[in-house]
Amino acid sequence: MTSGRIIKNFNGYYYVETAEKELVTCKIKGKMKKERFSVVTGDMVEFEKNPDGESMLTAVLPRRNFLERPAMANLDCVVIAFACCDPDFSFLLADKMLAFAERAGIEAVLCLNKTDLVSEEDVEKIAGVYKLAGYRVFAVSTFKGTGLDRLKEYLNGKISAFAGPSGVGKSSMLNALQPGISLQTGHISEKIGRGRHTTRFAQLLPFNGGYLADTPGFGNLLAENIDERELYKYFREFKQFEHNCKFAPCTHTHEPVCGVKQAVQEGKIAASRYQSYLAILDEIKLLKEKSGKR
Ligand SMILES: Nc1nc2c(ncn2[C@@H]2O[C@H](COP(=O)(O)OP(=O)(O)OP(=O)(O)O)[C@@H](O)[C@H]2O)c(=O)[nH]1
Ligand SMILES: [Zn+2]
Repeated sequence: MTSGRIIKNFNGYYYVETAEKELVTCKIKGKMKKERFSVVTGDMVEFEKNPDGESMLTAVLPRRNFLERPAMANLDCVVIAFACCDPDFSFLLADKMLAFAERAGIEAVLCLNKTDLVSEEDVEKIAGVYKLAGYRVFAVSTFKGTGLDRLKEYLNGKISAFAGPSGVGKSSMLNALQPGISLQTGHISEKIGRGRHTTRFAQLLPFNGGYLADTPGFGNLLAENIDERELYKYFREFKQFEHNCKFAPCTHTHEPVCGVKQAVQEGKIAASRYQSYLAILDEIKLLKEKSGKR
C-alpha cells in the first residue's frame, strides 16, 4: 500500500503525488464510488499501484479540514482573491467566502488584485473593512508587480488555495508569484473564445516548500448547508462585542440590546459586514423555505 496527496482530480482520474514526488494516476474503486465517497484535491489517500494497468485508490485518510467551495481538503490557508474593480469587488461574496473558510476552520486572507486600476483610497475602502475584522489583507497588482513579495513570504511552506470569482486574476497572481508555475505541471487552463483562459479544476502546484492551488472561478455562492443559528460565529469580529448582548444566544437582529448592533453604530464593526450577515441570514431562510416546499 502506498500513500500520497491528490494534487489534481479531473475526468475521473486522480493524480496522486507520493512523498518521493512521484506522480501516479489513479482511478477510484467501484466500491468506493458506490459509497459516494468524496475524494477532493488535497486529500491524503492510499492506493494500490499497478505497473501493468490502472492504479486504484483504496482509501481516503482522515482530513485535517475540508472546504466546501471550492471543494478541497487539508489546506493551511485560503487566499480569497478579488479585484479592486473589473470585476467590481463584492462585499457580500467576499463575506460568504470568509464565512465558508471560518466554518471549515481554515485560515483565510484577502488578496485584492488590480490595485493599478483604482486610487489608494479606494483600495483602503475595501482593505480597511477586512483589517478591522481582523483579517490579513494583501493589496497587489500583477501588472505593476506590487505587493507580491509580502504575499509570497506569507505563503512560503503553506498549502494554500486561491479562490474567487472569475476574472479577478487568480492565474495571473500565481504566475506572478512564481513565473511559469502553470507550465510546471502541464496546462491547467483552457482557452475559451478570444484567447481568454479559464481555470477548469483545482490543482495543487508546488511552491516554495508548500503548494498553491488555482481553482475555477465562480459567479455566485449559495449559503447552502449553513445553520442560521451558527452564522454569527463565522463573522469573527462579532465575538468581542457579544458580551454586551442582553440575550444569549443573540441573533444580533431584532434584539433591542445587542452588542454587535451597537458596535456597528459605533463603527467598530464595518456596516458592510453586518449587512452581509443579514443578507446571508435571509438567504439561508429562503433556501430552507424552498427545500421545505419540495
Ligand atoms: N489591470 C489589471 N488587470 C489584471 C491584473 N492581473 C490580471 N489582470 C487581467 O485580468 C484578467 C483575468 O485574469 P486571470 O488571471 O485569467 O483571472 P482568473 O481569476 O484566473 O480567471 P478564471 O480562471 O476565469 O477564474 C486578464 O485579462 C488579466 O490580464 C492586474 O494586476 N491589473
Ligand atoms: Zn446581539
